[in-house]
Amino acid sequence: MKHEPTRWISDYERTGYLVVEDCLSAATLAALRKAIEKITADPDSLPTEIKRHLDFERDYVKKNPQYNDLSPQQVGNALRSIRELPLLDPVFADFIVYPPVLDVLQNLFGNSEFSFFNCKCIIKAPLVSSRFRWHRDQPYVQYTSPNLITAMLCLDDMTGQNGATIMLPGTHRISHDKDNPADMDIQDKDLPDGPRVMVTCPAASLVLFHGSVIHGGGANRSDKPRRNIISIWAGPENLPIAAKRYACEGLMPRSVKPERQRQLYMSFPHLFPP
Ligand SMILES: O=C(O)CCC(=O)C(=O)O
Repeated sequence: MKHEPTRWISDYERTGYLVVEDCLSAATLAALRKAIEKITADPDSLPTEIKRHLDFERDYVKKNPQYNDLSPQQVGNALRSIRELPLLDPVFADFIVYPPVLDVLQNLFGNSEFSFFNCKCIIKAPLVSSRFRWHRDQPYVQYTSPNLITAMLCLDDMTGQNGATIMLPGTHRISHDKDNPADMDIQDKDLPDGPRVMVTCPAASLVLFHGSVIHGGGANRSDKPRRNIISIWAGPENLPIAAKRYACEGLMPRSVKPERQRQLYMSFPHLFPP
């Protein structure tokens, strides 16, 4: 990864998002793909304790037929997302402290005291995925402040054919209520004027965006999966207000506070030996 903090900050502040290529080593990319493929290979056969974290495309299409031209039967056993990754394989838990991702986050937050919210994999399954509604991430997160960054690690190239994410640059600056449920599904007619930018980038890229940026994306009609590992991070003193907590929520891997560092070392003793 090229270390370009000035470019990172200026792109992010201007547009609300940033693309950093070459963020993953080949070995980490291979390990993450392998762990995801263990789950996607035959999801119906997995034990209940794993299945409860899986969202099937067929269930989504049943409830939201407007986002897919196919029927629930036609999408088969394709997965749409895998939630709570840190619970499912140690490779995902360890990824919370992956230094290149933390370097970019620390620059964008301008501070070491940012914290982990949650981590999932979004899958656009080959040939059958739904398209993604226009939305902001913020209302899903339920924190005291809008200072949130979504960090999306691309396990595959993002292309026009496989449903690359589409951003509406600058929409983080439009005044809005941070917890407006209408921002979870914004209709085309309600989108602000302005360009729509399709984020095409190679596998191993990191795409980061502000919790207020409006984004969406097309379906995957290519013959290969398009998968992103998505973690959400909260800025300094930005605190949860919902009753529910996610796996590893609240860890602060770059904190300079001794108790936070102790929490981190004790959470990942194999990565931080005494
Ligand atoms: O994977 C993508 O293209 C974006 C996913 C997304 O918008 C989300 O998880 O909120």
